[in-house]
Amino acid sequence: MDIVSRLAGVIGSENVSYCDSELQSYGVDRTTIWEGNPKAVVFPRSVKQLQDIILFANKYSLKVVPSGGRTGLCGGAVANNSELVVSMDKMNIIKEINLDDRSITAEAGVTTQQIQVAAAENHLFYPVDFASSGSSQIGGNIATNAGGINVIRYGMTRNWILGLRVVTGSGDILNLNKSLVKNNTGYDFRHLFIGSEGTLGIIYEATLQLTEPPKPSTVCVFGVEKFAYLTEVLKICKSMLQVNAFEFFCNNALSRVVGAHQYQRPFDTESPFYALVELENTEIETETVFEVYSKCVDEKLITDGVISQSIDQARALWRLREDISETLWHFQPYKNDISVRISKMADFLNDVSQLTQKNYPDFEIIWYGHIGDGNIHLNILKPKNLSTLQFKSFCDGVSMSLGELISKYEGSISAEHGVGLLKKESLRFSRSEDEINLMKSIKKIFDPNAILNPGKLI
Ligand code: 2HG
Ligand code: ZN
Repeated sequence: MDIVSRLAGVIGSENVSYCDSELQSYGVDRTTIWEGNPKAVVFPRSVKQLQDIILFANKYSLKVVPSGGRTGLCGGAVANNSELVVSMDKMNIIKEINLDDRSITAEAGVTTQQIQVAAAENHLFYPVDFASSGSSQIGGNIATNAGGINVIRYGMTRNWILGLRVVTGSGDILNLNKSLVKNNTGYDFRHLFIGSEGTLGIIYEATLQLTEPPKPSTVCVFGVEKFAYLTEVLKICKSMLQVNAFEFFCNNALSRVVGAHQYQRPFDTESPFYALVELENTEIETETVFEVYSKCVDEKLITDGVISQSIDQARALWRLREDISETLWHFQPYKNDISVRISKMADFLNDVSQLTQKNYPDFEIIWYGHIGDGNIHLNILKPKNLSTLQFKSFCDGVSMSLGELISKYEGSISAEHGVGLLKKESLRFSRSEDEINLMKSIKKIFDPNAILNPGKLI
């Protein structure tokens, strides 16, 4: 009997798929570099089945790729080497909303948006948000410590995890932190699993902290002439108002999004860069938004701007930023997701800009990201005359120089997307050899037979 039929005997053939189209789609995430080639895809429906799969994989030396919504951008969920994909699609129940604790407990396959909607229905708020919230799953969000557009105000996914239930690589079931707010009882394994990219265990359930919904907000888009002015505008906004988001994009990004979706430009004046700022309103602060605008104009930091006058207009302005990644998708961009401390941002951007001009003189470069968090997404578009592999290997080469620069600034080679397959070679620019060796030792404890997510992260 072949190994997959044997596995079907353990968890039921209705929970195993090896049809070609599913193998291909479950074998990849949103990277366009690798092709999926898993042995089979399994869909556990209970923790018992999940544990049986892991025990089976250990017994028969099967490699396992944990799989959520596959919206990742670093190849963290790619199965291109006859692995077994363990999809959490069928563990998708919201188990409890606890109004006293202001928490929600959900299985890993629940989408981010389902969490947000359930919270809102109970007059609460789950603040982690990004363009792929409709398809990304909460287990994957936690495994990659997802960031998004509200980090400046609310922090990353890590800040919202009260408890986790996991099956480790050796098949043990752990209930981590038991959803306690205070629990000083030694090493907090919950935080090891957050951002571990499925290399230590599979998260099957999580309890998330919810909070008060924010007050209504105003969204502004400002035209900015120079990188350095973006951080000046940020300082002014932060000094006068509650900033929920501070994003930026370049004119190429705007033109691509406007062209692809027939959106309106925010205003007629073209600028090299645009800042999108979301400010939380109170009655007094509505006037302050206009003061911020005037101050930035007076100091010649912005050339033009628009301040939303309705919820619809605020949403339309957000689309200009949120739709960039999906719009660029068709151009097979090489992605960089880099960060430094805000205080170093202006100098860093200057140096990165010089580096890209030198190395990519003929490539279209798209700059955008979460400038308020010190995080930029530098996307290089693939010229038509280069094959995917030629393009990737050229950009990988430039990534080494970029890595040196990031290392000099003590920044991160992956601010919010994770490491996966894509950024593994660059990890050494952000983490020391000692740290990487410690990560390897930790992996051996939780996954002694190295069955989980082979080749990812370390
Ligand atoms: C965003 O900020 C996402 O839009 C995706 O993190 C970034 O695709 C990217 O490079
Ligand atoms: Zn982002």
